Amino acid sequence: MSPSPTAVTLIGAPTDIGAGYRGARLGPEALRIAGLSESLRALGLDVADRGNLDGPPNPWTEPVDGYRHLDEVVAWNQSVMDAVGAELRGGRMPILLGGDHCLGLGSITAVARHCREHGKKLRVLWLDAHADFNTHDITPTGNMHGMPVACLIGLGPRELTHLGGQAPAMQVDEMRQIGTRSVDAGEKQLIKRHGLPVYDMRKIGDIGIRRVMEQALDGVDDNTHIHVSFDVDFLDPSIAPGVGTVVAGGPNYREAQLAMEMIAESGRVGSLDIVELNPILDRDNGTALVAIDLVESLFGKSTLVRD
Ligand code: 5AB
Ligand code: MN
Ligand code: MN
Ligand code: MN
Repeated sequence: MSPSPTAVTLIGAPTDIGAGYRGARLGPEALRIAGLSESLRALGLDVADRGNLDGPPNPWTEPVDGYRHLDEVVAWNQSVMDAVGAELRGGRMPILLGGDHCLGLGSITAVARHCREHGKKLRVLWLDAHADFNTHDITPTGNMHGMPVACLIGLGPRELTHLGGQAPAMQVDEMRQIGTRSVDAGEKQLIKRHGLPVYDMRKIGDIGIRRVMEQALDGVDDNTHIHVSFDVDFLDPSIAPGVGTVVAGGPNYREAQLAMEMIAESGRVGSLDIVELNPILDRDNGTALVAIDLVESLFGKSTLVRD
Protein backbone atom coordinates (compact mmCIF):
# COMPACT_ATOMS: atom_id res chain seq x y z
CA MET A 1 0.00 0.00 0.00
CA SER A 2 1.23 3.48 -0.76
CA PRO A 3 2.02 5.70 2.21
CA SER A 4 -0.34 8.41 3.51
CA PRO A 5 0.28 11.91 2.18
CA THR A 6 3.21 13.60 3.83
CA ALA A 7 2.03 17.15 3.14
CA VAL A 8 -0.63 18.27 5.59
CA THR A 9 -2.39 21.58 6.05
CA LEU A 10 -3.93 22.88 9.26
CA ILE A 11 -7.16 24.85 8.80
CA GLY A 12 -8.56 26.57 11.89
CA ALA A 13 -12.31 27.12 12.18
CA PRO A 14 -12.71 29.04 15.43
CA THR A 15 -16.43 28.72 16.12
CA ASP A 16 -18.85 27.08 18.51
CA ILE A 17 -21.83 27.99 16.34
CA GLY A 18 -23.29 24.49 16.51
CA ALA A 19 -22.55 23.68 20.14
CA GLY A 20 -24.48 23.91 23.40
CA TYR A 21 -21.54 25.40 25.32
CA ARG A 22 -19.26 28.14 24.12
CA GLY A 23 -15.50 27.66 24.06
CA ALA A 24 -14.87 25.30 21.12
CA ARG A 25 -14.05 28.48 19.18
CA LEU A 26 -10.75 28.41 21.07
CA GLY A 27 -9.92 24.87 19.93
CA PRO A 28 -7.59 25.80 17.06
CA GLU A 29 -5.39 28.00 19.26
CA ALA A 30 -5.30 25.40 22.05
CA LEU A 31 -4.07 22.80 19.56
CA ARG A 32 -1.45 25.17 18.16
CA ILE A 33 -0.21 26.13 21.62
CA ALA A 34 -0.04 22.47 22.62
CA GLY A 35 2.35 21.97 19.67
CA LEU A 36 0.38 20.25 16.93
CA SER A 37 2.53 21.56 14.05
CA GLU A 38 5.77 20.75 15.83
CA SER A 39 4.61 17.23 16.68
CA LEU A 40 3.67 16.52 13.07
CA ARG A 41 6.92 17.99 11.77
CA ALA A 42 8.85 15.76 14.16
CA LEU A 43 7.21 12.82 12.39
CA GLY A 44 8.66 14.00 9.09
CA LEU A 45 5.54 15.62 7.68
CA ASP A 46 5.50 18.79 5.63
CA VAL A 47 3.13 20.97 7.70
CA ALA A 48 1.49 24.19 6.52
CA ASP A 49 -0.75 26.22 8.80
CA ARG A 50 -3.21 28.39 6.89
CA GLY A 51 -4.36 30.16 10.07
CA ASN A 52 -8.03 30.58 10.85
CA LEU A 53 -11.07 30.88 8.61
CA ASP A 54 -13.47 33.78 9.09
CA GLY A 55 -17.15 33.46 9.78
CA PRO A 56 -20.09 35.02 11.58
CA PRO A 57 -19.98 35.46 15.36
CA ASN A 58 -22.07 33.27 17.64
CA PRO A 59 -25.32 35.17 18.35
CA TRP A 60 -26.22 32.72 21.14
CA THR A 61 -29.92 32.74 20.32
CA GLU A 62 -32.66 30.12 20.77
CA PRO A 63 -33.48 27.47 18.13
CA VAL A 64 -35.93 28.36 15.37
CA ASP A 65 -37.92 25.42 13.91
CA GLY A 66 -35.52 23.00 15.61
CA TYR A 67 -32.32 24.65 14.33
CA ARG A 68 -30.06 26.90 16.35
CA HIS A 69 -28.03 29.44 14.34
CA LEU A 70 -28.85 27.81 10.99
CA ASP A 71 -27.66 30.71 8.79
CA GLU A 72 -24.37 30.98 10.64
CA VAL A 73 -23.88 27.20 10.51
CA VAL A 74 -24.34 27.33 6.73
CA ALA A 75 -21.80 30.17 6.39
CA TRP A 76 -19.13 28.42 8.47
CA ASN A 77 -19.63 25.14 6.66
CA GLN A 78 -19.35 26.79 3.28
CA SER A 79 -15.98 28.26 4.12
CA VAL A 80 -14.79 24.98 5.65
CA MET A 81 -15.88 23.09 2.54
CA ASP A 82 -14.05 25.54 0.28
CA ALA A 83 -10.84 25.47 2.34
CA VAL A 84 -10.79 21.68 2.66
CA GLY A 85 -11.58 21.28 -1.04
CA ALA A 86 -8.73 23.61 -2.00
CA GLU A 87 -6.18 21.57 -0.03
CA LEU A 88 -7.38 18.31 -1.56
CA ARG A 89 -7.12 19.79 -5.05
CA GLY A 90 -3.60 20.97 -4.22
CA GLY A 91 -2.60 17.46 -3.21
CA ARG A 92 -2.27 18.21 0.50
CA MET A 93 -4.07 16.50 3.32
CA PRO A 94 -6.47 18.83 5.15
CA ILE A 95 -6.61 18.79 8.95
CA LEU A 96 -9.60 20.77 10.16
CA LEU A 97 -9.12 22.26 13.62
CA GLY A 98 -12.57 22.89 15.09
CA GLY A 99 -14.60 24.35 16.25
CA ASP A 100 -17.60 22.25 17.00
CA HIS A 101 -18.64 19.16 15.10
CA CYS A 102 -21.24 20.82 12.87
CA LEU A 103 -18.16 21.62 10.73
CA GLY A 104 -17.74 17.94 9.93
CA LEU A 105 -20.46 18.52 7.38
CA GLY A 106 -18.44 21.02 5.33
CA SER A 107 -15.26 19.05 5.69
CA ILE A 108 -16.72 15.69 4.67
CA THR A 109 -18.83 17.20 1.89
CA ALA A 110 -15.59 18.44 0.30
CA VAL A 111 -13.88 15.08 0.86
CA ALA A 112 -16.81 13.10 -0.56
CA ARG A 113 -16.92 15.29 -3.67
CA HIS A 114 -13.18 14.86 -4.13
CA CYS A 115 -13.59 11.08 -3.91
CA ARG A 116 -16.39 11.06 -6.52
CA GLU A 117 -14.31 13.18 -8.88
CA HIS A 118 -11.33 10.85 -8.57
CA GLY A 119 -13.17 7.53 -8.52
CA LYS A 120 -12.08 6.81 -4.96
CA LYS A 121 -13.93 4.82 -2.34
CA LEU A 122 -14.77 6.79 0.80
CA ARG A 123 -14.65 5.49 4.35
CA VAL A 124 -15.55 7.93 7.13
CA LEU A 125 -14.52 6.88 10.63
CA TRP A 126 -16.68 8.88 13.05
CA LEU A 127 -14.96 8.69 16.45
CA ASP A 128 -17.46 10.17 18.88
CA ALA A 129 -19.44 9.52 22.07
CA HIS A 130 -22.47 10.69 20.07
CA ALA A 131 -24.04 9.67 16.76
CA ASP A 132 -24.72 13.27 15.60
CA PHE A 133 -27.68 11.86 13.68
CA ASN A 134 -30.46 14.21 14.82
CA THR A 135 -32.89 16.08 12.61
CA HIS A 136 -34.92 19.21 13.42
CA ASP A 137 -38.00 17.22 14.44
CA ILE A 138 -36.24 14.89 16.88
CA THR A 139 -33.36 16.98 18.29
CA PRO A 140 -33.67 17.57 22.04
CA THR A 141 -31.56 20.76 21.82
CA GLY A 142 -31.58 22.29 18.33
CA ASN A 143 -27.78 22.31 18.50
CA MET A 144 -26.44 21.59 15.07
CA HIS A 145 -23.29 19.77 16.19
CA GLY A 146 -25.76 16.93 16.86
CA MET A 147 -26.88 16.82 13.20
CA PRO A 148 -23.97 16.65 10.72
CA VAL A 149 -24.21 12.92 10.03
CA ALA A 150 -27.91 13.20 9.21
CA CYS A 151 -27.18 16.14 6.88
CA LEU A 152 -24.40 14.20 5.16
CA ILE A 153 -26.74 11.38 4.20
CA GLY A 154 -29.40 13.81 2.99
CA LEU A 155 -31.56 14.38 6.07
CA GLY A 156 -31.71 18.04 6.99
CA PRO A 157 -32.31 21.53 5.66
CA ARG A 158 -31.64 21.92 1.94
CA GLU A 159 -28.89 24.54 2.51
CA LEU A 160 -26.91 21.90 4.38
CA THR A 161 -27.82 18.68 2.56
CA HIS A 162 -26.97 20.38 -0.76
CA LEU A 163 -23.89 22.25 0.44
CA GLY A 164 -21.74 20.50 -2.17
CA GLY A 165 -24.33 20.87 -4.95
CA GLN A 166 -25.92 17.46 -4.86
CA ALA A 167 -27.44 15.41 -2.08
CA PRO A 168 -26.72 13.19 -0.36
CA ALA A 169 -23.03 14.01 0.06
CA MET A 170 -22.34 10.41 1.07
CA GLN A 171 -24.02 7.06 1.60
CA VAL A 172 -24.74 5.68 5.03
CA ASP A 173 -22.63 2.55 4.35
CA GLU A 174 -19.54 4.70 3.76
CA MET A 175 -19.49 5.56 7.48
CA ARG A 176 -18.45 3.63 10.58
CA GLN A 177 -19.19 5.14 13.98
CA ILE A 178 -16.91 4.10 16.82
CA GLY A 179 -17.15 4.74 20.58
CA THR A 180 -20.83 5.69 20.55
CA ARG A 181 -22.49 5.76 23.98
CA SER A 182 -24.95 8.67 24.12
CA VAL A 183 -27.75 8.55 21.58
CA ASP A 184 -31.13 10.30 21.89
CA ALA A 185 -34.38 8.30 21.66
CA GLY A 186 -35.43 9.58 18.23
CA GLU A 187 -31.88 9.34 16.97
CA LYS A 188 -31.77 5.67 17.93
CA GLN A 189 -34.82 4.91 15.80
CA LEU A 190 -33.37 6.82 12.88
CA ILE A 191 -30.09 4.88 13.15
CA LYS A 192 -32.04 1.64 12.94
CA ARG A 193 -34.16 2.82 10.05
CA HIS A 194 -31.17 3.88 7.99
CA GLY A 195 -28.85 1.07 9.03
CA LEU A 196 -26.06 3.41 10.17
CA PRO A 197 -23.06 1.18 11.03
CA VAL A 198 -22.27 1.76 14.72
CA TYR A 199 -19.59 0.19 16.92
CA ASP A 200 -20.84 1.41 20.27
CA MET A 201 -19.05 1.09 23.61
CA ARG A 202 -20.94 -2.10 24.34
CA LYS A 203 -19.47 -3.66 21.20
CA ILE A 204 -16.00 -2.46 22.21
CA GLY A 205 -16.55 -4.08 25.61
CA ASP A 206 -17.77 -7.31 24.06
CA ILE A 207 -15.13 -7.90 21.40
CA GLY A 208 -12.41 -5.34 22.20
CA ILE A 209 -11.08 -2.34 20.33
CA ARG A 210 -8.78 -4.45 18.16
CA ARG A 211 -11.56 -6.49 16.56
CA VAL A 212 -13.80 -3.44 16.31
CA MET A 213 -11.15 -1.60 14.32
CA GLU A 214 -10.50 -4.63 12.12
CA GLN A 215 -14.18 -4.67 11.25
CA ALA A 216 -14.46 -0.89 10.84
CA LEU A 217 -11.51 -1.00 8.42
CA ASP A 218 -12.72 -4.08 6.58
CA GLY A 219 -12.96 -3.47 2.83
CA VAL A 220 -10.50 -0.57 2.86
CA ASP A 221 -8.21 -1.00 -0.16
CA ASP A 222 -5.56 0.90 -2.13
CA ASN A 223 -8.27 3.01 -3.72
CA THR A 224 -9.92 4.08 -0.45
CA HIS A 225 -9.76 7.54 1.07
CA ILE A 226 -10.21 7.37 4.85
CA HIS A 227 -11.57 10.47 6.54
CA VAL A 228 -11.24 10.49 10.34
CA SER A 229 -13.70 12.75 12.13
CA PHE A 230 -12.27 12.87 15.64
CA ASP A 231 -14.68 14.37 18.15
CA VAL A 232 -12.52 14.66 21.25
CA ASP A 233 -15.48 13.60 23.44
CA PHE A 234 -14.90 10.11 21.94
CA LEU A 235 -12.31 9.73 24.70
CA ASP A 236 -13.12 8.87 28.28
CA PRO A 237 -13.52 12.13 30.25
CA SER A 238 -10.88 10.96 32.74
CA ILE A 239 -8.27 11.62 30.04
CA ALA A 240 -10.15 14.29 28.06
CA PRO A 241 -12.25 16.59 30.26
CA GLY A 242 -11.95 19.59 27.94
CA VAL A 243 -15.08 19.02 25.85
CA GLY A 244 -18.58 20.52 26.00
CA THR A 245 -20.49 17.25 26.16
CA VAL A 246 -18.67 14.75 28.41
CA VAL A 247 -19.98 11.20 28.51
CA ALA A 248 -18.45 8.70 30.93
CA GLY A 249 -17.46 5.23 29.79
CA GLY A 250 -15.37 6.03 26.73
CA PRO A 251 -12.19 4.45 25.38
CA ASN A 252 -9.17 4.78 27.63
CA TYR A 253 -5.81 6.11 26.45
CA ARG A 254 -4.47 2.81 25.22
CA GLU A 255 -7.68 1.76 23.47
CA ALA A 256 -7.82 5.08 21.63
CA GLN A 257 -4.14 4.86 20.77
CA LEU A 258 -4.50 1.34 19.36
CA ALA A 259 -7.45 2.50 17.28
CA MET A 260 -5.33 5.30 15.83
CA GLU A 261 -2.37 2.98 15.23
CA MET A 262 -4.55 0.56 13.33
CA ILE A 263 -6.02 3.34 11.19
CA ALA A 264 -2.47 4.54 10.47
CA GLU A 265 -1.41 1.05 9.42
CA SER A 266 -4.06 1.05 6.70
CA GLY A 267 -1.97 3.73 4.99
CA ARG A 268 -5.13 5.30 3.58
CA VAL A 269 -5.83 8.31 5.82
CA GLY A 270 -6.55 11.26 3.54
CA SER A 271 -8.22 13.87 5.76
CA LEU A 272 -8.94 14.59 9.41
CA ASP A 273 -11.17 16.71 11.64
CA ILE A 274 -10.19 17.44 15.25
CA VAL A 275 -13.33 18.93 16.79
CA GLU A 276 -15.18 19.76 20.00
CA LEU A 277 -12.08 20.58 22.05
CA ASN A 278 -13.17 23.22 24.57
CA PRO A 279 -10.18 24.76 26.39
CA ILE A 280 -12.49 26.72 28.71
CA LEU A 281 -13.50 23.42 30.30
CA ASP A 282 -10.02 21.90 30.22
CA ARG A 283 -7.23 21.69 32.78
CA ASP A 284 -3.83 23.06 31.74
CA ASN A 285 -4.59 22.34 28.06
CA GLY A 286 -4.23 18.63 28.92
CA THR A 287 -7.00 17.50 26.59
CA ALA A 288 -5.27 19.19 23.64
CA LEU A 289 -2.06 17.36 24.57
CA VAL A 290 -3.84 13.99 24.66
CA ALA A 291 -5.54 14.73 21.34
CA ILE A 292 -2.15 15.51 19.80
CA ASP A 293 -0.65 12.27 21.15
CA LEU A 294 -3.42 10.39 19.40
CA VAL A 295 -3.02 12.35 16.17
CA GLU A 296 0.68 11.41 16.26
CA SER A 297 -0.39 7.76 16.39
CA LEU A 298 -2.74 8.39 13.49
CA PHE A 299 0.27 9.62 11.52
CA GLY A 300 2.32 6.57 12.27
CA LYS A 301 4.04 7.15 15.60
CA SER A 302 4.35 3.60 16.84
CA THR A 303 4.43 1.98 20.26
CA LEU A 304 6.12 -1.11 18.84
CA VAL A 305 9.56 -1.67 20.35
CA ARG A 306 10.78 -3.57 17.27
CA ASP A 307 9.21 -1.88 14.26
B1 5AB B 1 -21.24 16.26 19.37
C1 5AB B 1 -27.17 15.75 21.67
N1 5AB B 1 -27.38 14.46 21.04
O1 5AB B 1 -28.20 16.52 19.67
C2 5AB B 1 -27.79 16.84 20.78
O2 5AB B 1 -20.44 16.66 20.51
C3 5AB B 1 -25.71 15.99 21.87
O3 5AB B 1 -20.68 16.84 18.14
C4 5AB B 1 -24.96 16.22 20.61
O4 5AB B 1 -21.09 14.80 19.20
C5 5AB B 1 -23.44 16.24 20.76
O5 5AB B 1 -27.83 18.00 21.24
C6 5AB B 1 -22.76 16.70 19.51
C7 5AB B 1 -27.84 15.75 23.03
MN1 MN C 1 -19.69 14.92 17.45
MN1 MN D 1 -19.62 14.10 20.61
MN1 MN E 1 -19.57 17.83 22.00
